Amino acid sequence: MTERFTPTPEDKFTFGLWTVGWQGRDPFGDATRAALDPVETVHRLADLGAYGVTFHDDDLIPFGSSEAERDAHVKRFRHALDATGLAVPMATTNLFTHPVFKDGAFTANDRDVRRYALRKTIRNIDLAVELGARVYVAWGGREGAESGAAKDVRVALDRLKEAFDLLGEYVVGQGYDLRFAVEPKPNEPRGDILLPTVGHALAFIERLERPELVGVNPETGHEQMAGLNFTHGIAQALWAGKLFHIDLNGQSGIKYDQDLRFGAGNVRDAFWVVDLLESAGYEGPRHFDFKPPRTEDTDGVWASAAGNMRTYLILRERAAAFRADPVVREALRAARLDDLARPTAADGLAGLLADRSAFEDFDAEAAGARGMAFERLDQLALDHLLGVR
Ligand SMILES: [Mn+2]
Repeated sequence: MTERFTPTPEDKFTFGLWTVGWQGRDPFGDATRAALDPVETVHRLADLGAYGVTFHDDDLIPFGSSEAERDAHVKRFRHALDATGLAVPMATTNLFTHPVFKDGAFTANDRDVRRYALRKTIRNIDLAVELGARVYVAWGGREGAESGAAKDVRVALDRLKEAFDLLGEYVVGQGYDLRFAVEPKPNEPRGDILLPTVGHALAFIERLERPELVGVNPETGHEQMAGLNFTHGIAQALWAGKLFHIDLNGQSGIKYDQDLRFGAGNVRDAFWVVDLLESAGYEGPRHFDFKPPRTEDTDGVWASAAGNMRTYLILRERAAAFRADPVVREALRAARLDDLARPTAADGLAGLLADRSAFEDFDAEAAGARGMAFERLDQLALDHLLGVR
């Protein structure tokens, strides 16, 4: 029973250094835990069966480190990666902690802050590529405003586009095999953040010079903070060929960013997320961007980390059982999912216009009276999720 929910590197579970490394500092309280050494994190994650680890530049190399200190931090980290076989599939930049970023980074009103932010990012892109990363996440947590006149949003979007165009030019110029993933979030820490949802980000990407280099990194809690259906968001990202990375965690409805472990909060949505990722053949890492609550000591941190992976594996088994169940397959047909998969007018516009059964002879009353049988289907899903089928 236990063994089949034990993760292995083939499951491609990854964690940010900042996740298990969160010390529990929040707007109302101080740290409740000591700092974790990134080298220890690498070893502990490998022991738990993770595939990889990710980092912000400042997670690995404290802000303001000298060149020699930087080299020493990287060397220790690389040694731990070599010793454990842990991969670094993704990296990102901290453009939010230091006061210099209080008005944002790529869209700060101060031009010199914007130039600094780009250089800081480019420097970490070099390290990310050295360590084998193929995806570079961009979360613009401070790109936003609390008041109306303080930010000209159309102009700020020009600056954001300029930043991604420059970063794309850099990556192509260096010959790096690296793509960017924009991480949307509606608010927190800014009152309102630019590119607040997956949909906003997808539309933005199409305005860039190299849209093929840029996709999205949707996070469970971020979409749910906006009251949105996370599964629908990642489905549209998959449909657009833009799901370059994903941040899985838990969130209980529309409130502050909770970063609970995966499956906490809305477990029904977690079930559909796993069902979608697995059935869509998503091949990227299953990255957990969560925070072990500040109530936990170090043992609780690792229990929380392990819980993310265990829940994913349980849901993966439940979702596979749901899809394989002959009763579910019949219920899917009764709900006319096969009909949805048929093109509406394979006969073309001319065929549609000539088809009297489509309009003149169509019995709207009869069609309107047909039940869709969704409730039976959904209860079957719940039965599978709850483990009683
Ligand atoms: Mn979050």
